[in-house]
Amino acid sequence: MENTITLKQHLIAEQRAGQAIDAHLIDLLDDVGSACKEIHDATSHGALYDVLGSADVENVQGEVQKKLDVMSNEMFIRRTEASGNLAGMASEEEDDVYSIPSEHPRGPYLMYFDPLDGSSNIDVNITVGSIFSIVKCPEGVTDPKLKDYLIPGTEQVCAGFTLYGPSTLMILTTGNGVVGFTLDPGTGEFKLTHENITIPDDTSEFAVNMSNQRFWEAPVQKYVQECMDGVTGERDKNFNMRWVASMVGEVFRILTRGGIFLYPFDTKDAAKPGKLRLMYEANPMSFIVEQAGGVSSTGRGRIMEVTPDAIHQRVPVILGSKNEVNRLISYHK
Ligand code: AHM
Ligand code: MG
Repeated sequence: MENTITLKQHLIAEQRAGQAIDAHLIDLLDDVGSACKEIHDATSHGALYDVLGSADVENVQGEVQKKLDVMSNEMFIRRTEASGNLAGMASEEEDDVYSIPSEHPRGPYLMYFDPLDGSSNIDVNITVGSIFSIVKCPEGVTDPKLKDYLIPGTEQVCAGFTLYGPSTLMILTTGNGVVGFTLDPGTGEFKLTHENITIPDDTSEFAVNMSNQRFWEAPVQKYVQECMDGVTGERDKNFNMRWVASMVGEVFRILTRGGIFLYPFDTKDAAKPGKLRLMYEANPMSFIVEQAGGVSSTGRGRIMEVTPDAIHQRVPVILGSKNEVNRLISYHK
């Protein structure tokens, strides 16, 4: 029978094969899978569960939360806080880092997550997703404070995202390549369907929010203009453009057929050097993209090497097919 290896079975097999995956990480990812199944249930029922629309509250970043942002955040926390695998967590939807309540045991990991990425797409029924990143809690720390969370992306032991699209799919790396699991609606289990995911080195597809063009720096202006010029310009080939407005959707497309995704530095708002957040969006996606053979950069350096100074810190993001990302990096030099 095909497609019978579940997420947990896959992780156990990897552990037995000598990978640095311990029982806590396996159990934690099983809990994350359960949270994602709950979010899948809520998103797929949509209006039937009365989960669409705004929650009429703002998060710390000044964004109005959707009902599903709030619910997905609760689902992530409730499913993962009690099992003794986490020392703490940080979420896009929580102002501060989240301390594990004292009635629960604490474990060796910290998790950063965006419970529902692309949530402006919920009400128009376009793919959204959950993103997560896991690191070891610093040695000797049992009650982590903000400073203990400010760990660069190079220290990630695991990163993943789950897409709630036509099918629900979890993409995962534990530092040994990238795999994907499709949620089987019949059995309710994530089953291994995508092995050894790799990004083609070349592409002729780019993804960027063109409405921000006037705020970009010169290197990005030049790169995108050359793509637009197609066969009549410098690149001598035609490009295609996509913009889903859900990073999870863009990254999965790039993992499937290549491409370059940009949310570059812009001058739209001086307080925000780019839109995407380092700890729970850019770092986990960078780990996955690099593990799939792609490149992920701010334009001036590797995203995973950025030293974090805040949980909700923003960072410019350029990621995808190696040769295109490297070309744009060279324009920054
Ligand atoms: P969110 O976490 O509030 O959903 O914001 C992140 C999303 C990304 O998924 C996507 O790449 C970007 O915001 C879209 O931004 P824009 O509104 O410029 O299209
Ligand atoms: Mg997000």
